Amino acid sequence: MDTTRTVETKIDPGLIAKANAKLAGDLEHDYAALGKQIARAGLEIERVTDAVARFGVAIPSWGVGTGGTRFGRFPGEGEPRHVMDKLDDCAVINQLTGATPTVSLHFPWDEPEDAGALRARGETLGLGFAAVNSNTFQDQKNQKLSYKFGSLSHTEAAVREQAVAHNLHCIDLGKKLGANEITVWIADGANFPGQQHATRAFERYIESLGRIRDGLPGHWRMMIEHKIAEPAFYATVLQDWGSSLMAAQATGPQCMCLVDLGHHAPNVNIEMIVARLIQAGKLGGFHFNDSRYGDDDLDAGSINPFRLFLVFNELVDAEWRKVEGLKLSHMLDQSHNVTDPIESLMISAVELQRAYAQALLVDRDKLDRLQSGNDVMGASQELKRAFTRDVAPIMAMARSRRGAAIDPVAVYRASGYRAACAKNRPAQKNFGGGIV
Ligand code: LRH
Ligand code: MN
Repeated sequence: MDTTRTVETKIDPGLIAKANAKLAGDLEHDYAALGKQIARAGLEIERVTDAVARFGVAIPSWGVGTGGTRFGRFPGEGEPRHVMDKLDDCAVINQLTGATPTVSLHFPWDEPEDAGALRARGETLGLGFAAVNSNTFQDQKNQKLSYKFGSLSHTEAAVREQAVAHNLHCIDLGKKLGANEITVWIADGANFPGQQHATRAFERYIESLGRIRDGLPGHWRMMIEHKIAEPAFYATVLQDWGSSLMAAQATGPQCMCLVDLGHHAPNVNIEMIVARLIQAGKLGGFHFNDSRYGDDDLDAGSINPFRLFLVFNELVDAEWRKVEGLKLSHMLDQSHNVTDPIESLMISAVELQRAYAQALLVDRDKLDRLQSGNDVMGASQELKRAFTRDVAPIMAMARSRRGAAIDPVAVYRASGYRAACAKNRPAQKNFGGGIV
């Protein structure tokens, strides 16, 4: 992306500057106080603030429209009508948080008439394109063969061929957009014992992945996303991290495992899965969200912030152990059914910054000593101390230094952006691209 060009701003920069000026004094005070606290623990606040300022997470294009469930969807005001509206909304989130410089598109929901024009619009708004997502879990109008009984693992070669071709098409679009990753989640599975041969279905899936891999440019990565259930409720072809690791290892170095936090049974120790995939050299990235029961797609850090912290604790620990080749793609994957999606996505990006900052405040040498000495309470308290540290001044300082808003939601509400969208975007019957 050409960083010299001036970026078109959706929110008046003056409004951000004025709001920040009001908060700057308190922020300086709180930041200095936190800096002293952290220094007493032998850590440097500036090192953490710089790392948080460099942290970026991709916004799911399907997340800026109001989501819903099978029981209904209650559209909000000024819904994005198409991918260009979605980019505008993503630009607002990035301008106010400074933490979301890329957008993850989903095809065909975001199928562009002109990929070049879409890329140029992204650049104008200061946005790049993260992993593209294929969709072989819905049948599109005038699609020849149905995915009712699966896609990449379907018993019929022609259906697998159609699904592979769709993924190659997504890679093509991604190349035109300057992306270098594709995320492949499939809904393939069974609702009845006996309906599907577990091993043969998995073999067909891996064979299809190989065909997609063969279409990847050399520097691209393919992320495969496991999920325990839904829409299949007896068996899912890529059901868990073990299946994902087997498939990624069978498919080769360009195939990596993506962890969607909501794709596990309740109470599964996800941070342990993260540690294993890092050890296997196969952790490629995340779909961050939160959940309590199933794939609830709730806002990251809204239900179980300690679990989010423990995931980031594994990532920072790997950095500290200088694990080679760890290159992670962070993305949000949420459904905003009752909030303004822009507010939810801004706050979720900030919650990721919070978990990262807290994980950076763990004294790893000390923790290592406590763990080696089996000082159970000492070790667990060292983690708790970092998790309970109020790092809000660090995230606010990181935002203000990037010219973003110290209080993104307050500036967003003061901007009247949503009301303007309500006026400029006449409400639509069918919503252009989302889960429901
Ligand atoms: C599947 C999933 C996948 C996306 C979809 C929108 O549950 O997490 O990542 O393709 O949501
Ligand atoms: Mn996901």
